[in-house]
Amino acid sequence: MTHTSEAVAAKYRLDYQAPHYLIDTIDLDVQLGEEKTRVTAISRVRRNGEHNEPLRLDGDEMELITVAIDGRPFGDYRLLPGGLELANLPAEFVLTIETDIDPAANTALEGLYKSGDAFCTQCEAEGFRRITYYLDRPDILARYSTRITADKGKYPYLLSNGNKVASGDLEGGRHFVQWQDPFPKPSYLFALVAGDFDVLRDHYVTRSGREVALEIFVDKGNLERADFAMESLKKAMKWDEERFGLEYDLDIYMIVAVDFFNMGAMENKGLNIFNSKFVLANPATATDLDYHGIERVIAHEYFHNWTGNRVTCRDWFQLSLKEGLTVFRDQEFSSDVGSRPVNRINNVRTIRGPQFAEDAGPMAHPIRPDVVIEMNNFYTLTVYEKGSEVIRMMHTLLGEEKFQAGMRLYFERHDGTAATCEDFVCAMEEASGVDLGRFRRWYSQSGTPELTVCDEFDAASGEYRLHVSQHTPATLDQAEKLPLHIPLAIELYDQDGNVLPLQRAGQPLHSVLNVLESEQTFVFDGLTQRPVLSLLSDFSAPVRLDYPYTEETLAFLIAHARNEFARWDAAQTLINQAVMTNAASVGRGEGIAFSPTLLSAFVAVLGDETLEPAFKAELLTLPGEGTLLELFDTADIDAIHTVRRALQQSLAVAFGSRLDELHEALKAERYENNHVAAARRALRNVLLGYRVARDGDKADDLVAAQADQSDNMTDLLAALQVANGFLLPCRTRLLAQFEAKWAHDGLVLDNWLRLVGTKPADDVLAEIRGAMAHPTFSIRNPNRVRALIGSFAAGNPVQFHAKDGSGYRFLADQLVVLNEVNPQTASRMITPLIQFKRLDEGRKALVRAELERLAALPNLAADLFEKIDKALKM
Ligand code: B3K
Ligand code: ZN
Repeated sequence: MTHTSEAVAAKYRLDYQAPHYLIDTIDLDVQLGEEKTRVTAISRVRRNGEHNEPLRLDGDEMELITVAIDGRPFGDYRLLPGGLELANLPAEFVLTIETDIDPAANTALEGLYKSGDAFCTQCEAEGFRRITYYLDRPDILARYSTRITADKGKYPYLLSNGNKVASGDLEGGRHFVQWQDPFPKPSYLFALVAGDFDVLRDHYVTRSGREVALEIFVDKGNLERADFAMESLKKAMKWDEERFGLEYDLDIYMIVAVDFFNMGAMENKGLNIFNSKFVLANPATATDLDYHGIERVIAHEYFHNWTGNRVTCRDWFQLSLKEGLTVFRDQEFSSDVGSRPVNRINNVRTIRGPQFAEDAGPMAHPIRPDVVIEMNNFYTLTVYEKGSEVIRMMHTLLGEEKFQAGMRLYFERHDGTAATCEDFVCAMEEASGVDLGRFRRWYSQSGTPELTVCDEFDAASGEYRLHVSQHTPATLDQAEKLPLHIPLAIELYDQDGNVLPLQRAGQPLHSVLNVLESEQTFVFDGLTQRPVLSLLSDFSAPVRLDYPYTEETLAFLIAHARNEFARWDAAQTLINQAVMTNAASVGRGEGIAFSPTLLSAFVAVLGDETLEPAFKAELLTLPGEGTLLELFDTADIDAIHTVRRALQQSLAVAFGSRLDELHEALKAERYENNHVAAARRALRNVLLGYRVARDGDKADDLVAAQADQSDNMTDLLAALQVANGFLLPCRTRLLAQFEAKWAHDGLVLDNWLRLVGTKPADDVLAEIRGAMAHPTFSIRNPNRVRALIGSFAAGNPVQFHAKDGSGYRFLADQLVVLNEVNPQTASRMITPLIQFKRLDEGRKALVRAELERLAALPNLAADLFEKIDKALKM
C-alpha cells in the first residue's frame, strides 16, 4: 500500500459499472499457519452479459501459487499491481486459486491477522482481497462455505459464518471444521476466527418461536466479564422485533472479542468480531460509560443483520445506506431502553463538535461521497452520525408509522440484494406519499448549513413572523451549495411558560416548519403578546443556528421549555455566548465576568429537585475545550481554557453550600449497576469537579478519599480525572497505584494512558514517552495508541497546540511509525493535525511544516496521502 500511482488513484461514484462477472458460490479451504496460511478458493463464476472483457480480480499482499479453470491448470493470466487478470474464459466456469499469506506479519489488521494468540479477520471494506484473489466489491453476493484446518491444541475453536456442517480430527495434531452460510453475502462480511477461548453460552427464542444459540468468545479468564454483552444482545434482538418487526435469521449468533482491532466491531454474518473494549465489563473494570458503549455497539452490529447484511450496499459510496440507518437504529434503541434526552444530548454533542469540525476541514464530504482514494477513510462522523441525522429528519418528516411503512417497502424490494441510498429514499417516499425531492440534496451536498432566524411581532394584528434564511458555506470539495429541505421544529411560549398553539387564520399549523428556500417567512397569528421562541427542538436538523437570543430568553427556556433537549440546548447557548464574550476580552487583556442571569440560571438548575439526575448532570456539564474552539473563526486556545476554568469556578462559588450538600447526598451506600444508580454517580461526579474548581488543593482529601473508597471504576476514574485535570497533590500517588494495579490488563490500563495523555501540564510529552515504554503499551495495538497518543492529540488542546509546535511534532513522529505499522489507525489519528482552520497563523505554519514532512515520506500509505494532500490544499 505504498504511494504508487495505483494506490492513490481516486475512484468516482458516478463511474459505477455493473460487474462483468458474477460469483454464485465460493468454497474456501484455509490451512492455518502463523507465518504461512494456504488458502484455496473454489468459485463458480459466470459472465454477466455478452462481452469479451477479462476477469479482473482484486488481490493484495499475497503470494499466488496456482490458478485452475474447471480443474485444469490455467496460464492465461497476468499479475497486476493490486490484482490478477484472467483472459479468454468460458461463459461459466469453476475457478480455483491457491494463495499463501502471512498472518503474523499483518500489522495493518486488515484481512487475516493474529490478535495475540488467535487468528481473526477484518474484511470491510477491502480486506478480503488480502485473503484470496476475488471480486472484492459489495455487489458480488455469493454463498460461502469455509473449511478451516489448524493445530487443535492451540486453536480448539475454528469459526466462520453460518452453520457448522462438519468437523473432525486430522493427523499431526490438527483438526478441521467446515461452515456453510446459507445467505449469499458480499466478501466484506466474511469472517474467520481460530483460537482458544472461554465461551459464554445462552439462547434466544425469536418472536416466531425459533431458538437461536448465542455464543460469546472471550480470552481465557474473562468469562465473568461477558455477561453484560450477552444481556445487551438479547435486549437488542427483542427491541428489533418490537420496534422494527425484524427477526434474526440464522440458528446461531457468535461474537468474538479480540484485543487487536482497528475499530469498534464488525457485523460479519453470524460471526461478529469485536474490539474487546465493547464486550468486556465488570464493575471493577468498566465505567458506566463503558457499559453504555457495550450496549450500543452490541446492538449496532446486531441491527446490521438487516440493515447492512440482508440488504447491503451496491458500492462503497453508498456506505451511509447501512451505517447512517444502523446508527439511527442504535440511537433509537438506546433512547427506548435508557434516557431519550440524555442520548439525544450526547448524539448532538458529537454532531456539533467533531462532525461540524469534519465539515469545516479538508475531509468535508457528503454523507454519500463522490470521490474516494482509500475507502477506510470514509468511515467517518459524516457518513455515520450525520448520516443518522439525515435518516432522523426523514423520520421527523414522515412520522413513525409512515417511516416504518417505508422500512417494510425497502425490505420487500431489496432483501437479498445490494442497494443504493436512492433506493432507500424512494421506498420512504413511495410508502409515505411525502415528497423528498429536495430532501435528497442532503445526500449530495457536504458542509454544515447555517440557519439565520429573526422574528417580529405585530401587536395590532397579533401576527408573529419568522424570517428564516439558509446558507451553506463552501467546503474544500464543493464550492457551490444549494438550498436544502430543512425540517425546523419550533415552539412558542407565553411569558408564563405555557406552550402556545401554532395557527394561522384559524387553521392549526405543524410545529415542524419546512424550510426549502434560501429565504422564507413563516407567519402565525392569534397571539396577544410577543411569544418566546424555541428553535430547532430536539435538534431537528444538523445545522448551525443564528438567532439573537438574549440571556433572559435563554434563562427562561432553561427553566420552562417543555422538551428537555431544548432546555439543555438553551443552557449550552448561554454558556457559548459567555465564553465567546469573555475569550474576546481576555484577548484584549481585560478581565473575565459572568452575568448574574447566567449564574442564577445554573443555580436554579442545581436546586431543581424535579430534574432527573442524569439530565441535571448533562445540564451542568460544561462543553469541552475542543467543542468551544469550534465557536470561533480564529480560536485562542489558551483564552478558551482560562475562561472555561473561570466559568466552572464562578458557578461553583454561586452554587454555595448547596453544592456540597447535594454532592454528599448523592453518595451511594453501595454500588448498583442500573440506570438510576449510574445517573446519580454521573451527577455526583460532575459536582465533584465543581467542588475542586472552587476549593483547589483544599479538595485534595475529598478526591483522594473518593478514589480510595470507591468500589467501582466509574467513581475511581472520576476522582482520577479530577485529580489529573486540576493537577492535585494526590495525582501522582493515585496514578501510580492505578498503574500498579492494572499493569497486566491493557483494556483497563487504557484509562491510565488517557490520564497521562490528557495531563494539562508542560511536561506531558515526557510522561507520554515514559508511558510508551510501559510493557503493556504497544504501537501495534490500536486501543493503546488511541488511549495515549489519541487522547493527547484530540483531548488535550492546550498542550497539543503548544506554541512551540512540540505537540504537532510529537504526533507527526508517531505517524511516521504508524504509517508503516498500521495505516488505518495512522489515518484516524491524524485528524487533529489536518483540522487547523481555526488556528492562528503561527500555529498553522507549524502544522503545515509537519504535514509537509509526512507528505515527503517515501512509503506514504494511500490512507494518509489522501488526507494530507487535501489538508495542504486548505
Ligand atoms: N462496519 C464496521 C466498520 C468497518 C470499518 C472498516 N474500516 C463496523 C460498523 O460500523 O458497524
Ligand atoms: Zn455500522
